[in-house]
This record gives sequence, C-alpha cells and structure tokens, in this order.
Amino acid sequence: MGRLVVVSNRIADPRKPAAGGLAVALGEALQTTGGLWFGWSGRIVEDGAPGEGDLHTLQAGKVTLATVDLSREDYDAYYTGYSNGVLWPVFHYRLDLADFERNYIPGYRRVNQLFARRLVPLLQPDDIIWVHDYHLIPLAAELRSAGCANRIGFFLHIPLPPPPIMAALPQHEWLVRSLFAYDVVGFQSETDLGHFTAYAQNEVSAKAVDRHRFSAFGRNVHAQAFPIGIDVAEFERLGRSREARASYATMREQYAQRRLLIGVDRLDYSKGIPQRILAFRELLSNYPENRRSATLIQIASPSRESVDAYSDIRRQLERLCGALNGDFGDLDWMPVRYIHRMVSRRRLPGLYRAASVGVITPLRDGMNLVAKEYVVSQAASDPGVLVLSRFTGAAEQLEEALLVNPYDLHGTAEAMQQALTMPLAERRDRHNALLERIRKYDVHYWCSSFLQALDKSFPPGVRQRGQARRTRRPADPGPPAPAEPRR
Ligand code: GDG
Repeated sequence: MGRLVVVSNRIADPRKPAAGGLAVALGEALQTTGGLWFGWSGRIVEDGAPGEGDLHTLQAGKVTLATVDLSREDYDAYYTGYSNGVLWPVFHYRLDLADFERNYIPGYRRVNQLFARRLVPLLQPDDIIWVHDYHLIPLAAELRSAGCANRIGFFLHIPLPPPPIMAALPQHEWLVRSLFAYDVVGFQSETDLGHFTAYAQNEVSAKAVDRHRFSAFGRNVHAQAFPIGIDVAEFERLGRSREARASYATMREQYAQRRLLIGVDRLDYSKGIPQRILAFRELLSNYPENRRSATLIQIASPSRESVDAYSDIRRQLERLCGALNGDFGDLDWMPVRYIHRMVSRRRLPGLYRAASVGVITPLRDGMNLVAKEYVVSQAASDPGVLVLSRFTGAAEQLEEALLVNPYDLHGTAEAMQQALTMPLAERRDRHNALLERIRKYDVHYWCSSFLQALDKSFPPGVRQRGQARRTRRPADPGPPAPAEPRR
C-alpha cells in the first residue's frame, strides 16, 4: 500500500495526549506508512481574499501535518454556513433548521477547490487519499479535475438521510454526483448505506454491479458500511489513570446515597438532550421512589455557538433544567446537574463508571462514541446499564442495550426505570455481550477495514475514468468536476 494521505476539516497532532481516539487511530495508520494529514489550520484571516489561504507544514514523526488558513468570508460560507447551517441539519433529518435562504454554496465549493489546489502539489502518484466528512464531499471531484489519478476514499461520520429528505437539498444531485468521484464511500450504518443505494438507484439510475459496487456518471463506486469504533485499549488505559480514579472516588463519595445517570454530549440539537431531561422528569413523576435518590448528570460541552440553532438549544436546556430542579429539588438534592463546559478527557472514564445508567438518546446520530466509552468504562463485576436511542448508528451494533425511541418520553422513562432496577446477573450478561463487540470492532478495525476496501477498490491495471496515471499536464481530467450546483 502506498503512503496514506488523510484529509479532514480539522486535524490533530497525533502525538498530543488530548487528541482522542480517532486522531490516535488515524495517526497510527499514518505513522505505519508514513503520510500526510491535511486540513484547515483553524486560523481565520479577517481580511483575507476568498479562495486563498497560506499553507503551513509541520513534521510530526513520520507524518507531515499540512494546514491551510481560511479567509473570514470563506469560513462563514463553507464552515458555519453550508457545512453546519445546511448539511448538518439536513443530514440529521432537520429540514426545519436548515438555512436554505442564504447562498453559501459558492463558498463551500471555493474552499473545496482551495483544498484541492493546495493538496495536489503535495501528492505522490501512489498515495492513497482518505477524505473525511460532510465538509469535503466535493473534494475528490475537484482533485480529479486537477488530474489526480490516485485512489480516493470518503467516510461520512454523520447519517445520510433517506432520499425524500436528501431531495429537499437544492444541491442533492450535485452532492451525490460528487460522491461518484471517489473509489470507496463509507457510511456508519447499514441504514445510511441503504439510503445511499436507494438514492443512487432511484434518483440517478445507478446500476448495481455487485453487492457493494454501483455504477453511474461513467464511474464505479464501492459503497459499504464501516461502523466506527473507539480505541478500547487507550480508553482502558485512561480509566486506570490517577485522574480517572480520583474523579470516580469523588463522585462515589459525593453521591454515596444516590444513583447516578449520565449523559455526555456536545451541546447539539441532534443529541436529544431536552427530550432526555423531559423523560427524566417523567421518571421522577411516575416513580416517586427515585426522588431524592436519582441524579442525572448532563455534560453538554459548548459547540458551534455562532450558529443560531445552537444558542436556541442552549436556552431551551437551561429553562428545562431550571424548571426540573425548581419543581422537584430539595435543599439537599438537585435532580439534574447540567454542566455546560468541556470536561477533561481524563475524567470521563471515572464519571462513566460512577453512573448506574448511561443515557445516550440522540434524535439522530451517525454512530455515537459516548455509548461505547460508557460500556468500556464499567466495572465488569457490577456494570451500569446503557439506555440507547434506536436512531444512533451504534444501536445497530449494541442491541443488548435498552433501545429507546427518544421522542417517546414515557417509553424512555420506563427504560430508565428498568435500568435502575435491573438485577446484577442481567446487567453482567448485557455488559459482557456489548463489551465483546465493542472490543472486536474497535477504531483500529474500522481504520484497517476501510483502507483494505480502498486498496482493493479496483484491480491493479484496471483504471477507471479519472484514474489515468497522473502526468504533468492531465491528459484525462476524469469525470468533470460537477457542474455548478444550484443555489
Ligand atoms: C461525530 C458524529 C460519530 C464529549 N463531551 C466531552 C467530550 N466529548 C467526547 C466524547 C466522544 C466525542 O466527544 C463525541 O463523539 P460522538 O460520537 O458522541 O459525537 P460527535 O462529536 O457528534 O461526532 C458521531 C463521530 O463523529 C465519529 O465518527 O460517532 O455520530 O456526529 O469521544 O467523549 N470529551 C471531553 N470533554 C467533554 O466535555 N474531553
């Protein structure tokens, strides 16, 4: 296999301990072959020219970190506007929150073109390129039109909605056409894959070549579900650290007389946090024995605060938590502890372990790694119970969790009660089965299975359109960069 090139909106220095599981796994894959990690520098140039941005490079062991600055205008249109104001809500089935009014699409395309322009000179002919997430859907098409003949894979970390929701995006056809410039397209779940194949076959008349391969726009794409995992070994190590043990001990001491339920999320409307607070309220109403004894700790780390929908959800949550504590709380007991701050990663395993119930109830989520982190952090001899939304990618793998419909507050409250009262033997059985699967399908499995699929995506010697050998002047530019998308 050639050198690996990872492209994502943000990059992380894999040597830094705060990097987290995904960065560690990608960093490891990059270290094995030597490679390049390319993305936005995180710097916004206030008066920068649109479509321009300086390139910075830094050597981190065998990995080159290459980043590009963005002008304010590009950042607003590409990141805040199209990626997080349009694609994120629509891909999470929230057409009501999508900002279709403003014309962000030229900025989204401009940044993808800028990335392609800065990346092409850094590429070697045998590099394998792995592009991540919704910010960069048209990148392969832009690379192809610059003559890039390399294998290119794409992984979507968020859900792909069913065709009727996808079709509400004015640029839906352009986006799907852009996916056909990749060799492999990976999704989190079979559900998402099903949505892609239904769209491809019904909307753009793609032909199924075999179980995983589809042909349209003169190209073949290999589409498959590759459910992402966590770095189990790293998380277990973290769990044994002094900080994790200290935070576990503090929680046990402070809540000696209480049962804890825990939720950990970025403060995002897709995570179903208001519904979770309401379901907890229903639990306290319907099962009064939990009053004064059950406490929900909700960590909601700040996220994308410049997008309007995010300040709305924050206000809604503050109101709901205030009302719950006001209505049910007592001098020595607050039903909900809402923390709108980032908690140190080292403390997370101790917090998870101290909680009898992990309440992970997004309205829609690509995978949800918190569910997996919660399970891995439990003591095998006396594990807590996972209450998990059926609308997460994780639910396809974690069927021994108590699966709930987060819109059904009554049903979710019932599952919380079932979790709080579950006999030890059943908790152990469920935990064992979950842990085994999370261990087997960890982030390293995810990484290597995607890269293997990309490596095998077409037999050597057989090149598809856009994969003619790269020459100084591109003889065959491959599939044209998709036509200018509709507003
Ligand atoms: C996207 C997709 C998919 C959260 N709060 C704190 C904190 N976290 C960490 C968790 C976990 C990560 O952030 C969140 O991962 P999720 O998977 O739950 O969700 P997204 O951020 O939305 O991620 C998702 C994922 O990509 C991977 O493909 O699973 O579906 O939406 O690791 O622990 N970490 C720290 N403090 C916090 O307060 N340190």
